[in-house]
Amino acid sequence: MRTEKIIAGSLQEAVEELKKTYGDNAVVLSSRIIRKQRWSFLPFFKTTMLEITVGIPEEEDFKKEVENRVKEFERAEMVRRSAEEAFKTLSGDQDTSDVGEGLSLRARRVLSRMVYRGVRKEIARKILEEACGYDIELGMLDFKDDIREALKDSLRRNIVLEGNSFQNGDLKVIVLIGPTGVGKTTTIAKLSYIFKKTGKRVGVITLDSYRVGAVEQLRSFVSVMELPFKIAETPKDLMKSVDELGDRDLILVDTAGRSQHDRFRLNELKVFLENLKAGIYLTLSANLSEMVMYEAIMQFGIFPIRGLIFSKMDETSYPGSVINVAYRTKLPVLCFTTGQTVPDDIVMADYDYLASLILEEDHEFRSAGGTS
Ligand SMILES: Nc1nc2c(ncn2[C@@H]2O[C@H](COP(=O)(O)OP(=O)(O)O)[C@@H](O)[C@H]2O)c(=O)[nH]1
Ligand SMILES: [Mg+2]
Repeated sequence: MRTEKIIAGSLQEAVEELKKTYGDNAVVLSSRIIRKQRWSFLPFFKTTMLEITVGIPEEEDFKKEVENRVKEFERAEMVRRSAEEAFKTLSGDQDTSDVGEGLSLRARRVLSRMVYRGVRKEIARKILEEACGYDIELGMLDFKDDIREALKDSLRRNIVLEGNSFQNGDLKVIVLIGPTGVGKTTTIAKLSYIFKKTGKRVGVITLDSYRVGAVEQLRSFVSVMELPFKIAETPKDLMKSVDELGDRDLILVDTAGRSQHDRFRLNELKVFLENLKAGIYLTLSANLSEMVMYEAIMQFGIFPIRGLIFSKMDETSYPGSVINVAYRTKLPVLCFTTGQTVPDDIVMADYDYLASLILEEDHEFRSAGGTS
């Protein structure tokens, strides 16, 4: 691009001149006010004028610009295509002809759907076999009755969900642990709302006092619900806070996120929880890969994990990994969270929801009362 200066009486005059001389391509780069002699017959009369610097694109510039655009587009297209290829290769692994043998057409269809959603083939086969009975006429395994009901029955036998049966009994304290950012604090807020609604006297304690804003995030919600809220900075504090909340039926404890790779911080949390009689729930985000979930379960295994919470169900199209993990570990699942809205976006874990993850066409896994 080359630049040129033009002098004009006004901006409008300058733009007109610009168009006349250079067409539509020139651009105004800068302007400044100057004093200049305007008429030669009045040599001492100076007037205010505008000096405008314009940029005139050269043919070469234009060519380069077009070339760059094309390159950019090609690169984007290449990235898209390699993702598509990888996606196809991975879904090639989802071919179910090898595990669909002996199943009726509709059972096979559900099997494919499960596998497509990320359920491991052998787990999908096992769940389906138990949802089916041998149909003499077909000579194949087929659903005993209604597909959804049959599936729920089988899921009930293979996966433990305690959303509806949750009874804290003599366990007064529930602690949420898990990696950073999975949604522990948000889930504590949602759970405290649900338990309060079911008539429990709830209290909330947070151990996450050093991250900026972490305390306020929870405190503001808890105070709206008029629930007692305490911050514990030491293990002694925690014991004291639990004591002070002695009149509560249920105390929910929020912890700071810990990377499962940070042994030091994990052990620090262990010291906090060592002498506390509590149900410890590991929160995992549904959008983590299954490998990472198992890794987290291993590393957080230094705690006696009582159950699991799966968050961010709305952020995955492949909820099968959640089913695999629950199936393999046999840990009871307390709840699923389905969005950022507090307190609505949560579902206490039940078999109807789990069946929906497999059967429903779209990925609207939101709770019935969800607003977002
Ligand atoms: N999409 C989605 N976002 C969530 C969900 N639960 C929490 N979040 C968001 O995840 C982020 C981290 O949540 P937070 O509760 O602070 O996580 P923590 O570090 O484990 O306490 C926030 O932006 C939340 O709004 C969920 O179920 N779905
Ligand atoms: Mg938090």
